[in-house]
Amino acid sequence: MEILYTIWQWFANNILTQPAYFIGLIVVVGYILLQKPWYDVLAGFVKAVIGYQILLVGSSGLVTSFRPVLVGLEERFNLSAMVIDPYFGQNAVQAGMEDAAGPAFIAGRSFSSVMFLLLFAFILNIVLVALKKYTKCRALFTTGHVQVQQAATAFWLILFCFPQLNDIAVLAVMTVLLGLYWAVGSNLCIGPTQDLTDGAGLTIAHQQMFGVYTASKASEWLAKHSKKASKRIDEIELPGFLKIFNENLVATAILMTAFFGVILVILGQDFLIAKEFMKEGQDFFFYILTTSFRFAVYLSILQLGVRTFVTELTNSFHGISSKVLKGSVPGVDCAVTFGFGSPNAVTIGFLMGAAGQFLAIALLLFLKSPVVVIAGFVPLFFDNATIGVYADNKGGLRACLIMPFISGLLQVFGSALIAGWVSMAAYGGYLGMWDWAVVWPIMTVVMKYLSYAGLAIVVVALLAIPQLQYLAHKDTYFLEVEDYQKCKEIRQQAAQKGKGSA
Ligand code: ASC
Repeated sequence: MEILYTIWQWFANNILTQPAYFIGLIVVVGYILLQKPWYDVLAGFVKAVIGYQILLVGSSGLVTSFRPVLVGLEERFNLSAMVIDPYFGQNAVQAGMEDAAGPAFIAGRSFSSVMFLLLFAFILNIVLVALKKYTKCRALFTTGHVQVQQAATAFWLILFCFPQLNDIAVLAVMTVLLGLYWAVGSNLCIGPTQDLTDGAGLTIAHQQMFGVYTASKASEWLAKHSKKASKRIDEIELPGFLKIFNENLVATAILMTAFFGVILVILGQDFLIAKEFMKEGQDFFFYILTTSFRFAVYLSILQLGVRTFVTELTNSFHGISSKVLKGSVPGVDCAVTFGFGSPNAVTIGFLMGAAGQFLAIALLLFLKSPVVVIAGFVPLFFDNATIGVYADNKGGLRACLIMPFISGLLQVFGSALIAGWVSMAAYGGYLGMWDWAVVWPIMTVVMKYLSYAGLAIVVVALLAIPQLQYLAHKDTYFLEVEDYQKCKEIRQQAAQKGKGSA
């Protein structure tokens, strides 16, 4: 038993929670199943792991460069505020558990079984996919680092609803709720992701899966019901000097310089020097330029990473989806979508999300809300840029302006409400990503007021989602994964028939 535990611990620490190696392992297994020669397996592993590592250099570069800039606003204005960001959220949960005077349901508790949770949830995920004939689940969640963050917040929310649960019972409830959320959420995004990537055979497994699905559907609806179609961003030819914005690098650099330039000027040179962001004697203008341009630098790195590993993953996964888990797709980090669709949708999504968040924060301040929120970089960028990419793909520029803006509002209001209610706000952070600002708060309300009946309702509702998706498109539901081009043809024929008879 002991030895099994040690092996599992080793596997979880080095592979399951390290997406680069998890994806690498999937590539190895996939290629072996396809009976590729050993050197192709090795090359595939190397490309997948390095590609993912490049992606991580890009995404963590963005996070480490721009998170302090936003968080700086809190200190600069002496606000006592809660930062919405997965890492601040995780710290807040830890602080709550360690605070003897904290809320009774969380103070003194510890959550040491996260590795077991990941194991059980992974098994549940595989079972749900293996039984897809009945469950209609087709996606495998591979992003362990966000699972760990989500587990911390879910621990708090579940204990808030069921304070009487002992450690084993909490683990059981978490396994079911989180396991279902991961399987159902990533399954939900398969359709929009296949449409975005023209059948790359993957989906997203992250923290805004319900957000992406809702935004995609709303964008589709908007496109269908508006008199004038809105072009996709990369189809828009800008006139005159604006042409330069057609180029992603230029657009990102200029827009981010304007955005972060304003924030850095507001923070002020003295503050930046005191906080050691800037060196004494450094030129302020060039500091702003270098910092802001870095956004475009990291974004380019991130996109290079995506290009490096996605083909390997797609090709090798055929082995798994044709031999072991038939008709399944891997769920990956949301940043992977930045390599598809209109590149400028990433930047526009981010900026519109920021507009929504800042407006919501201003309203909280104006209304003297007991909980004040500071925008965190991870939800601001990774949620809203992703939503922007999907919205643009379904509904063009108009949708890309509207959906991330609404998302920004929801992130702030949803997080303020839930974190205030469950007393997490006092510890300075909340996860803040779309699903955790909208979907989990709703689940928490249902479970808090209806107790175990509420838990049952949430479980049944989650299980029902893939069933409803299946019922809506019985003819193409599985084909969407197994043969996307054929699925497209069938849909086009159906659309034409629909037009013909209208
Ligand atoms: C998150 C998180 C990150 C980023 C990253 C995006 O939610 O914790 O580090 O998003 O996964 O690529």
